[in-house]
Formats: sequence, C-alpha cells, structure tokens
Amino acid sequence: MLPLVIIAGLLAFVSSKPCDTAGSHHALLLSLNQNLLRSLEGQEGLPNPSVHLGLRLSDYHNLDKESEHLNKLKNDLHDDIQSSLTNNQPVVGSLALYSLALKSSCYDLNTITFTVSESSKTLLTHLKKQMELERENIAFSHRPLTNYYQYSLGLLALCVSGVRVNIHDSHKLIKAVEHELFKHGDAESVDTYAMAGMALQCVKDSGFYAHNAVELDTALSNIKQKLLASRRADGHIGNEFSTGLAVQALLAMGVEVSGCAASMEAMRTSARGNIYHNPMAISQVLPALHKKSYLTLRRKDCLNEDNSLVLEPVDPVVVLPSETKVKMMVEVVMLSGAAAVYSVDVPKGSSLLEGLELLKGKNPGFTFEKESSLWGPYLSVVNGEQARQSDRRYWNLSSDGTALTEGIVDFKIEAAQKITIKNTGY
Ligand code: B12
Ligand SMILES: *[C@@H]1O[C@H](CO)[C@@H](O)[C@H](O)[C@H]1NC(C)=O
Repeated sequence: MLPLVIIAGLLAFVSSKPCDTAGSHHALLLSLNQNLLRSLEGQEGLPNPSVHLGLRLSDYHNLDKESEHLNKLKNDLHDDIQSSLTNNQPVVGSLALYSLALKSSCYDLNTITFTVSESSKTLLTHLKKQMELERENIAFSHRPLTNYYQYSLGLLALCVSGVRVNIHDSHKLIKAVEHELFKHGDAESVDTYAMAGMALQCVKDSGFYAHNAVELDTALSNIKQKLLASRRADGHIGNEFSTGLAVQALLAMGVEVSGCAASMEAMRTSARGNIYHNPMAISQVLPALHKKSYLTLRRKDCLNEDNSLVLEPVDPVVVLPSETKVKMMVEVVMLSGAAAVYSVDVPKGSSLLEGLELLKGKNPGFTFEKESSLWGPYLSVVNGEQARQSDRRYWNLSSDGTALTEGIVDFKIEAAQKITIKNTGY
C-alpha cells in the first residue's frame, strides 16, 4: 500500500507544478520542432526571423541548419529591410524580429549596419529611430504608424539587447494598456497584450522605468488580468494562435497560474490536431511549450547546445483534388458598401486561395491580388480596390458571419458556405 501512496503523492506533486511539460510530451515537441526546421527547406521568399527564434529557443538543435538560416537572414532579410528603410517605410516589427533572431544566435548586434542615403548606422540605432517615429505618430494621431504589436516588439528587442529603453517609449505603451487600445478587428488583441507584457516586464527587470514603478506595475498587472480573463473553457487564451504568446507572457511575468498547465495542454491538443501547420504559428507556440519566452533571450549564452535534431526524409505526399465538390459563395463588400455575390463549386478541402483562383478563372468580374507576409499570402486587392495599411483598412474575411482565424492559404473549404470579404477600417 505504502509505495502506491508514495507514487500517487509523487504524481500529484508533478502534476501540480504549473506549466509542466515533462515526460510524454517529448515526441510531440520533437515533431513540432522538426516541422519548423523542415519549413526552412521549401521556403520561397524571405527567410523568417520568427521561425529562427522558434528554432533557437528550443532545447533541441540542428546547429548547421540554424547557422545557414542565420546567414540567409543576414543577407536576404537584411537587404529587404534596408530597401524599406531607404523608401521610408515603417519597419519596426521586422527590425525588431531581426534583432531578436540575431540575439537568439548570440550574434553581436553592434556589427550589423544599414546604409541609407549613404550614411551607415547600426541596427540598434535604426531601431531606436523607428521607435521615435512611431512615438511621434502616437503623439499626433493617437496610434502608432504600424500597430501596438510591432511597437511592443520594438521595445522588447531594444530591451533584451541591453539598450536603455527611452522612458517615453515605455510610457506610451503603458498609456495604451491603460486606455485598452489593443484591438484586432472588433475583438481585443491578446497577441498584442502578450507582446506588450513581455516588453514591459523586460523594462521592469532592467530598471529602465524606476521613476514611476507604480505606473509600470499597474500596467503589468492589467495585462496579466487581460490574459487570464481571455482564457476559454478549452484552455486556449484568446484563440489557438494567440495562446503561445500569451503563455510566453505569463511565464515572463512570473505568474504561477494554475490555469497555465491547461493552456499548455490546449496547445498540445491543437498541435496533435494539426492546427499549427503554419510555421509562423509553430514559431510562437514552441517556445511556450518549452517553458521559454522571448525574455529568456536576455541571458542566452549559446553554450553547450544540443545538436541532435535531424530531419528524416519524408516521402512527398501527392494530394489529388477531391472528387466531391462543395458550393462556395463569395460576397465582396466594397468601401462604398456596394456588394457583389459570386458562386463557384470547389473540390472539398481546397484552400480559400484555390477557391478564389477558380472563381477568378470562371468569373471575369472577380479579381484579387495578394501580398506576402510572415504568415503567408495576405489578401490586399479585391475587384481592383486596395485595402491599405496606410489608410487603416483591410479586407476582413468571414465565413457565414464568423471571422476566420486563418488566412487564405491555411483556411480550407470543407463544406458549402458563404465567404464574406469586406473592406473594413480599423
Ligand atoms: C496587427 C494584426 C492585423 C492587422 C494588420 C494591419 C496593422 N494594423 O498593422 C489587421 C487588423 C489588418 C489584421 C488582419 C487580419 N488578421 Co491579423 N494580426 C495582427 C497581429 C496582431 C500583428 C501582426 C504584425 O504586425 N506582425 C509583425 C510583423 C513584423 O510581421 P508581418 O508578417 O510583416 O506583419 C504583417 C502581416 O502579419 C499582416 N497580417 C496581419 N494579420 C494577418 C493574418 C494573415 C492570415 C496573414 C497572411 C497576414 C496578416 O499584417 C502585418 C502588418 O502589415 C497578429 C498577431 C500575431 N501573433 O502575429 C494577428 C494575426 C496574424 N492575424 C490573424 C488573422 C486571422 C487575421 C485575419 C485573417 C482576420 C480576418 N478574419 O479577417 C486578417 C487578414 C485578412 C487578409 N486580408 O488576408 C491571426 C493569424 C492566424 C493564422 N493562423 O493565420 C493572428 C495570429 C491573430 C490571431 N491570434 O488570431 N491583422
Ligand atoms: C472581421 O469581421 C468580423 C465580423 O464582422 C469581426 O467579428 C472581426 O472582429 C473582424 N476583424 C478581424 C480582424 O477578425
């Protein structure tokens, strides 16, 4: 009897530890990690700094592939950011992710420079400058040039790189938390609260906001409450795709949450259900499942790293279009409010993008264009009308009245439905 009691006691002890990821989850973590590593192979377009971060914050590594990817970032991403800087485009988010990626490989940030109109300045100098432009825009127009998610990323990247963060930059973020300005469509942006939480926690730990510690603590505790209040019955915080960042933030803020284990389990359930097939999604979830946050980069030394991660060759799977067709209605609502409805039969399981391409081929009145982003193709122009970030507009996607939680490539048409594509302001 006694050994049983001891074992039961031990089990209770183990499972009462918050955020526990031990033991049997090893295989799942490894498979997510391999999928993330595999995403580097077929990658067309720019190397993804967030994927690099996800790989580097793991406990398992393939150091050759990671350093090859670092070189791609230093060439291709670097050039892309340099041309955006030259064209005066706001790039605080990409600059910040690039800095964090370099930091995650323990690369000396001071050796990285950008040359814009013949003057060469360091990466961190450019990042500070971008934050200043964002801050000015907040002062004049009450919103950042990009968004508060990128503004938070910028603050976080400066802070984990050991740069003394400007108190005005922190102050603007604290005020935005106070006024509850973090939105994604009509809903609260859990992703943004999480990123702001990590940024402000770093500022607190570094003593960069000592003159008004109370104000900072209030913001941090408001963020914590927001995140905890956004927990769904199934454990996810916000939705499947914000939970990784939310858990990272809670860990960074040192919360001993009883519900943290439930959020971990929710992510594992989603991972098993192949919800995280987009590498960007894995890159934000995997660090959390390893009980790490972007804040842990501050003390990363890259010593004695595991080098055991290998990719098994996989047989290419040829997916034939399904014989079964389903009816996809597409409603386009223009800026003027004018609406047009189209209909097309698509093979069951097609992506929304494939469906839209079929529709375009069949119906010359319907056209669209897309742009690439870290999350994949982003719908930017429909029927000749552009919904631009500079005008604070976007094409909102919904199905039978419910907002999609995925983009045009990831969302699959499994049943007859009406997709609404609406020019929406924010
Ligand atoms: C800000 C934001 C927006 C803003 C972007 C404009 C702005 N204000 O700057 C707006 C409100 C327009 C937006 C729209 C959408 N978004 Co959004 N967005 C974000 C957020 C919070 C930050 C993105 C960012 O700035 N990243 C930093 C920069 C450096 O990276 P970037 O790739 O260059 O950023 C650009 C793209 O990410 C693009 N973008 C934004 N959202 C989405 C979604 C998809 C699917 C794609 C392909 C691109 C994209 O806009 C960014 C700014 O230019 C993320 C949160 C997150 N965890 O990443 C969600 C997030 C990426 N969005 C999401 C979704 C679902 C959408 C929509 C599909 C919602 C809808 N039903 O319409 C639409 C996109 C529709 C389309 N036209 O293709 C999901 C994606 C999940 C997934 N598996 O794909 C996220 C993760 C939020 C979440 N947890 O659900 N979004
Ligand atoms: C898109 O529209 C839906 C339905 O009107 C809304 O609930 C949602 O908040 C909007 N925006 C986003 C980013 O999902």
